[in-house]
Amino acid sequence: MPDVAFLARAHLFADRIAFCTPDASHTYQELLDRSAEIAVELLQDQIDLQEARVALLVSPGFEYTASQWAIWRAGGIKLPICLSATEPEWEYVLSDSQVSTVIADTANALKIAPLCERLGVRLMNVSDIHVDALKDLPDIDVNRRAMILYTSGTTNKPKGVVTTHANIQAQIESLIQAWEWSSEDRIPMFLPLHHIHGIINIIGCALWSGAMVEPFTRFEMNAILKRVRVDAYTLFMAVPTIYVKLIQMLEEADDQDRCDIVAGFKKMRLMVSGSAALPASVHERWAQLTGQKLLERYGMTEIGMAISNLYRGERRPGSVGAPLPGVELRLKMENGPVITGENEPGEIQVRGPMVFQAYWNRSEATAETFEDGWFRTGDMAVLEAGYYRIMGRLSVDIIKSGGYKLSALEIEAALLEHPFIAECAVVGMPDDTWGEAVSAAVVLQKGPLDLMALREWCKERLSVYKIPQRLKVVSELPRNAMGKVTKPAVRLLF
Ligand code: MCA
Ligand code: AMP
Repeated sequence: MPDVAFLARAHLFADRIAFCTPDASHTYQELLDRSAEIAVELLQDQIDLQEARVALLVSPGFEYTASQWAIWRAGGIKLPICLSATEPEWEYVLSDSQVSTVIADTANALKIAPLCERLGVRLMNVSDIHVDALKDLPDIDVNRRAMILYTSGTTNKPKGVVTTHANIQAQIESLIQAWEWSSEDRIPMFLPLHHIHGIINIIGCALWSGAMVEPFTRFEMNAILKRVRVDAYTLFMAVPTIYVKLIQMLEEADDQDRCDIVAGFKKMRLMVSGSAALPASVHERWAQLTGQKLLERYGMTEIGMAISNLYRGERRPGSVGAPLPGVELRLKMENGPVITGENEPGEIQVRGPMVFQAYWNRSEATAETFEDGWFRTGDMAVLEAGYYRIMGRLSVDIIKSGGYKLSALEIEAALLEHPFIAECAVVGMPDDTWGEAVSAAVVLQKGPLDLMALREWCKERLSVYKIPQRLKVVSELPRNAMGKVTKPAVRLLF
């Protein structure tokens, strides 16, 4: 019996289809076989990778997951990286985590090859991996480290969130129980696979259950809706921006089209929204259009999912529900008492087997984020009639746009490299489609600079979702008596 439970689970469903695309389908047995082959290639003459970091730059689907399992089976730590990131962003995560190997598919191998060469990192093209003989793979203890995900926060560079196999297992099992996943489930997967929404909530839970995943390289609305029309899915999980885009599409569709698509959505057993606040108006409009009450839940890279509306029970618009199975949760302000009653806001703090181990190589940042063994999320909430409502974040420097968590400080640091920009302040402004829109106020030392030119310049340095959508050129930034930029006043500039 393998130590890491996902392998044992896969054996239970060996002949079932794990991944299906219009071109091919792959069983769980094929996933096991392919991951063993890639693991052998990864190991070369070693017997255990001993937690070496292996980056994954592969499009979502069978080869991505086989590579993920291979890294784990060989004893490595998986580091999935953003497919659309810029070279400086790749360089930062590869260097910070001291990656030993990058596994890429052909298209991405071409893009990252020069960087791997410069950093002296081994590059494996997954399409070229074919081994003649398998060999014994090491036993992996569940308390070994399994994954590093880079998350933006209150520092100007993203931090690596380290989770063990046991953490991942706890995150998955909690959701399987709460949302009643089964091997009969079928789900589309169109979110990026360097964040837990896609990795844990969709693929992790599906493969744990013996369910079937249909992967898409991105949110390809027409291709996905074609499948929705023929009742291909029982489950659907997305970020609020996607529901906003789907509502726009349904409102513009002709009657017959709308009817066919709505029928597909209506038949699903569950539709989930998360990663950012779902406006109550979007919840209500989706229910009017499709009859589906979206289930909103709350989570974070460091802890997996923590709070969820009920699968069988109330789904309250504007609230995120109650703690998930296994999650201990409290509201508390720093140095204040634990809040015991309703209607009094506090910071969400979480404890339990799903909570991450540490930020990679950042012991101080790790220590600061825990209070008496509880993880401090930095999100404020209030308990109202048994359900939690998220009120916002403690830090003004964190922005959520399209479901991505962004650091204003990281974007500011990049903008300051622009030769025309002397000072800048970045804030997230409310936006109907994206949740928040990255908005930059700048003081110029040379000019002129308009939004289009700035966006073009940013493309080399920042992922597309970090690039400012709004620009305000000002003669000076608002500052307090200490000379510190006041972000609430910056927001008023827009
Ligand atoms: C893309 N564009 C944007 C943004 N992203 N504009 C403003 N803000 C953005 N955030 C622009 C592009 O520049 C492009 O402009 C146009 O929109 C289309 O870009 P594209 O990438 O093709 O957009 P899309 O495919 O429609 O993507 C929208 C998306 C995507 C599907 C919502 O952003 C996405 O997959 N988000 C999910 C991220 C996620 O998984 N987060 C979970 C983190 P132009 O046309 O001018 O070129 S995990 C997490 O948060 C936790 C723990 C949790 O609770 O789940
Ligand atoms: P990430 O670091 O990408 O894992 O994002 C986690 C953050 O997303 C949380 O700390 C929250 O600020 C936010 N978030 C996730 N789900 C929700 C939700 N349902 N409502 C409001 N904010 C959310």
